Amino acid sequence: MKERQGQRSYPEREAPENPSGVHPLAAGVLRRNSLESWTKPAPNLYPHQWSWDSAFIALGLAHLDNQRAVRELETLFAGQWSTGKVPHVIFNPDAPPKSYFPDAERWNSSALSEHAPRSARTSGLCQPPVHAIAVARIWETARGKDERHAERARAFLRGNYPRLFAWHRYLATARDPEGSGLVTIYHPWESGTDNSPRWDAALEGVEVGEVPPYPRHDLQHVRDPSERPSIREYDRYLWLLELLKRARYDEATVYEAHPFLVKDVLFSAILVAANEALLEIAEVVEAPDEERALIVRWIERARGGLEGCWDEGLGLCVDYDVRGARPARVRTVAGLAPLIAGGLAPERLRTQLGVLDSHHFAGCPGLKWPLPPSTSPDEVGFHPRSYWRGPTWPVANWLIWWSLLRAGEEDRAARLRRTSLDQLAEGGFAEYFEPFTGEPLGSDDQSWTAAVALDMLAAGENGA
Ligand code: 2M8
Repeated sequence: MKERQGQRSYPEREAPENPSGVHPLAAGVLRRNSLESWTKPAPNLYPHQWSWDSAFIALGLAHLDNQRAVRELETLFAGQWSTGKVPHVIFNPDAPPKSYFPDAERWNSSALSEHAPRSARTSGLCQPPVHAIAVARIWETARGKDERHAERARAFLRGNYPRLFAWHRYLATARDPEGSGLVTIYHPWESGTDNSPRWDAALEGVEVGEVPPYPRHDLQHVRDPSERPSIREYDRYLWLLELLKRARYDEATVYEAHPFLVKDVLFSAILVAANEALLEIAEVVEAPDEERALIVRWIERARGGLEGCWDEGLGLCVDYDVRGARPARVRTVAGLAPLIAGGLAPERLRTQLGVLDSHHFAGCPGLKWPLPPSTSPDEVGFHPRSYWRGPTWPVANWLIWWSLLRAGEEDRAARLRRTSLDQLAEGGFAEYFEPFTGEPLGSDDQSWTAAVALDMLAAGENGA
C-alpha cells in the first residue's frame, strides 16, 4: 500500500443525467481520496482502508473504471483472515502519524492471532458484507461492454468467489453458532452504525475496566465534537477492544465470555442480499452445486431469523442482545432489515413501506428532505447532529433505494433517488446530514457518499 495520493485519473463517462453536476464532482471525490489500489473513506478523518466503505466505493468505481474497482476489492481481500473474516480496517503504513486511533499497534492482531494475515496489518473486527453486491455490480457493468472487459471481469470473479464464499461461511458459522440465521456482532463498530441507540442497552451492561490511555484524533477532523461518539461511548469501545485482545480474537473464547454479543438485524439482512449476489456470481463461475445449495439455505435461514425479530408494534425488526437475553426495541433505519433482505410477503412489505413513509422516519414533520433519519426523531436516544443517532446517511439511503428496486417498488425508489441526489447537489458529499436543517456534518468529501451517488446516477430514473 505504498502509494501517493491523487495519482489516479478516472475516465469521465457521460452520466445518463446529471443534477447540478453531481457526476463529475463525485468522480473527483473518489479520485482525490484514491491511493492507486484502494481509497480512503475520507481525506483526513479515515486514512486507512475500511471494509464496507471499500465495497460501496467499488460499486461507484465500477461505473468509472472497472479494473480500479477490481483492485479496490483485491486489496481489501488481501487482508482476509484464514477464518474467512474480512477485517473492518486494513492499516495504511503511510498514514500520517497520530491521524487515527485505534491504530495497528493497539489492535496488535497479527501478534495475537494465528489467523490474522502476515502481509497486512488489520483490525480484529469485521463490518457488514456489502462486498458480493459490489462484485456483482462489477460483473454487471463489465458484461455490457466488449468481450475483453467481460473476460477480465469473469477472471476476477473466478479468483474472488472462493474468498467471498469463505467470508460468508465464516459469518454463517463462527458468527452464528446457534444456527439462528442472524449474525452476532462483538462490538458496535462491527455494525457500521457505531453509536446508534440500538446498542445503548447492551452497552449499559458492559462494566468498563482499566482502559489504557488513548487519544481522540477523530475530534480534530470535525467542526463540533458532538458530531462524533462521546467519551463515554469511546471508553466502552476501547474496553471491548481490550477484551477481544485478551481473547486473542478467538471466536469460541469471545463467545464464551465477551460482554457484548448482539444479533444485528441490519448486518444479517445485508448478508441475505449479499448471498443473493453470491448466487449470481456462483452461476458465472460455475461453482459446485453443493455450495450453491448451501448459499440458498443460508438465505432461507436468515429470512426465518429476521422473521423471529419482527416487532409488530414498531413494524420493524429489532436487534437481539444475546448477553442481556432481550430485544433492543429502538426505532432506527436498521429496522428496515426485512425490506433489505427481500423476499417479503405483500403485507409485510406494505407495513415496512408505511413505517418508512410515516412520521417516525421520512414523513417526520420539519425534515429538510423526506429522507429517513438514521434514528427516528421520536426516540429518546435521538440526536440530530450526532453520528448514527439521527443524521441522514447517504449510504443508508442507497441501501433503501436499492432494496426498493429489488422489491419492485420503482416509483418509490425513483423518488428516493431523486431526493438523495438533490440533497447531495445542495450539500456536497458529506459523511452525513442534519435531518432538519440539511447541514452537512462529519467529514467532507466522504468516498462512499460519492460512490453511491455515482451508482444511483448510472441506474437512471427507473433504476435500469
Ligand atoms: C465509522 O466508523 C469508524 C470506526 O470503524 C469510526 O467512527 O472511527 C462508521 O461510520 C463506519 O460505518 C465506517 O465504515 C467508518 C469509515 O467511514 O466510519
